[in-house]
Amino acid sequence: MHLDEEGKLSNNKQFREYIKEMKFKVPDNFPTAEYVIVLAREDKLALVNFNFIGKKHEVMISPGYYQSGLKKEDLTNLIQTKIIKEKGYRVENAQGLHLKLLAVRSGLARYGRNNISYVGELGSFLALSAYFTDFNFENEILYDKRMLDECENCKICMKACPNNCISEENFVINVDKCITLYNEVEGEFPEWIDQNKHNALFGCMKCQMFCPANKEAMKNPNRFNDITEEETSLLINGDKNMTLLESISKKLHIPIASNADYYLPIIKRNLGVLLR
Ligand code: B12
Repeated sequence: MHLDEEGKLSNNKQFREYIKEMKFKVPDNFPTAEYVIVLAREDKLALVNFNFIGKKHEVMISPGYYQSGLKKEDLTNLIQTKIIKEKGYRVENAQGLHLKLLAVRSGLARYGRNNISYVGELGSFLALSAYFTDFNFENEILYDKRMLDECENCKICMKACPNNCISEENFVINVDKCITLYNEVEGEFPEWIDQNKHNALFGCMKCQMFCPANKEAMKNPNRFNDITEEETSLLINGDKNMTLLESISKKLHIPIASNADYYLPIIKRNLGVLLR
């Protein structure tokens, strides 16, 4: 990869794990695939109150970390009926593609200076997905990598990033320092992360929430039902009370109860630093 040769991609193990299988190639099980369709769907910021020791703590859940309620088939059906509109073509969810790059080069999105992609009024509050199809759109236009015009003279995200991951020298963020890399997976936080810099139950909102291109998107977050004292204590202690976990899962739209061994330690750690 060109950026790799220039030394612009981090060698962080976790990051390399995420991108190691990524390749733009026709899949072996779909050799007749002709086109890739890339979709951006709105994915809002969510806010939820955790009641804890007599106080309400409002906590952000970044887009991408809770379930939207959409099923995989909803999107493939949408592609069949609204985009392809003709019968007899295959549409298969595509894994292992660099989705932002795809969205930007297809003309759907543009990069923000924060290295994530933006689509009109959705701002960056969106989820990307891609699909191979054997339908021929007879469209060969590919755009260059483009940044939003608004970013040209703006450095708000650079200043807001808690660990200065965004720089003018390297458009790809300094992944090693991105809080998200550590809080979306298990394990202890590295000591160099200042505990006061954590700001969301999962992910980090700092490079998006002050962004002028997200002004509209920030106005309309999802508001989830409050988490009670009893439920918060359970999460803080990492206890496995399935009845309460079911109730919390429903409120947060996160499948905590069905994946308790995975989620409980992560939420215990992340919520712990937020409610300190
Ligand atoms: C690995 C990964 C991470 C890693 C690494 C992030 C990274 N920047 O690569 C970590 C865990 C840190 C992470 C964090 C986040 N992620 Co993430 N992540 C991914 C994943 C799996 C792959 C991304 C990737 O390909 N990285 C490799 C780098 C090299 O590619 P790139 O980032 O597109 O870099 C391009 C640009 O830098 C560009 N470029 C280089 N020079 C220049 C110069 C100019 C002028 C321009 C315009 C461009 C340009 O070229 C590079 C590619 O060739 C994708 C899902 C997927 N399959 O794509 C989700 C994805 C990108 N993540 C997503 C999200 C939401 C996030 C977070 C916002 C979550 C959060 N709230 O904390 C943060 C944002 C951090 C940030 N500012 O980048 C969404 C992005 C949605 C959007 N709006 O674009 C995705 C698409 C998931 C999804 N299905 O929707 N993520």
